[in-house]
Amino acid sequence: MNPPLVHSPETAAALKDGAPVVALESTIITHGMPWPRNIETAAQVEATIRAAGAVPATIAIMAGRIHIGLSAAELESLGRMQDVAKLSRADLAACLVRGGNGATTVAATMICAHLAGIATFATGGVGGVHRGAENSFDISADLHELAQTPVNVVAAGAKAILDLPKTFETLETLGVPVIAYGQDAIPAFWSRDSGLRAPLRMDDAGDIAAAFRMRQALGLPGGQLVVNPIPEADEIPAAELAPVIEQALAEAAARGVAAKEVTPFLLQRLFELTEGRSLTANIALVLNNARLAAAIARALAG
Ligand code: PSU
Ligand code: MN
Repeated sequence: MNPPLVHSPETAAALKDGAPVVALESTIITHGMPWPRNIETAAQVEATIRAAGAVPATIAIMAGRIHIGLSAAELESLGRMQDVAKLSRADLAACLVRGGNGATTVAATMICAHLAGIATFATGGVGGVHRGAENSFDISADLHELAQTPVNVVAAGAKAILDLPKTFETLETLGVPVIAYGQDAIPAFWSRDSGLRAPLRMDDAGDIAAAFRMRQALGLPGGQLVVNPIPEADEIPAAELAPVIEQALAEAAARGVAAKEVTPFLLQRLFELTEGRSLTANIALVLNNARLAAAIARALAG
């Protein structure tokens, strides 16, 4: 039995030719950003990747098939879908056999990208260890995916709504290389500096590609997490965000928001509480990650 993969004409041609391809997730479209900014951003991210000399492959599950690359019409229909499933490693197969629709998280996108032969993926932030995880045990499956599926994931760090020290400790335990691009600190999504020092720093996409190849030569499973700071002009300083995050977290706790609902709930409240600034910053950092991912994909293809 083969996995039910469907390629767009553009991604089929690029993969056949060995051209650089960058995977993109769909949960950021369905659960990460409000309509219509979600699909505007998705189109802008794709255009940015093409301008940087690579081919974008947005990944989503539609009618029980894994789409590698979406048409404009498919992107729009995904962006308008209500109550679309947020799929990770645990529920991907069940959605496919039911013929359902679903958005892929970082973990599910990595699985599908690897099936399609794509080794580079750009997103906003990865999931991580939630605050209070010592009681809730809420740790994103994204972290274990990074430890087992060979894809370079370019993110702006993990969101400050998470417990960042525990998130990066967990990645170290799992043997996932965390590579800060162009600076010593791990970025914190909306801000450039989390106050945590990155275990690895690289300033060149070619070095990131070479490290990925060397891990494969060594027979080490898993990918690399490349953390790319948001451009200075777009950042929201951590001190400014801290009280807003505290408020959103307190509301989530008071309402008993749990499991898969936590991340989308917090993102939506931050958007409201910052009067949209969190979304503007989110869009800027995704575009910045798309550019770096295209450079890594080109280095891997070259
Ligand atoms: N970070 C973002 N926007 C998002 C997400 C993370 O900036 O939309 C999504 C990603 O798809 C990520 C998922 O894989 O949330 C993590 O969800 P959870 O914490 O439930 O594992
Ligand atoms: Mn979770």
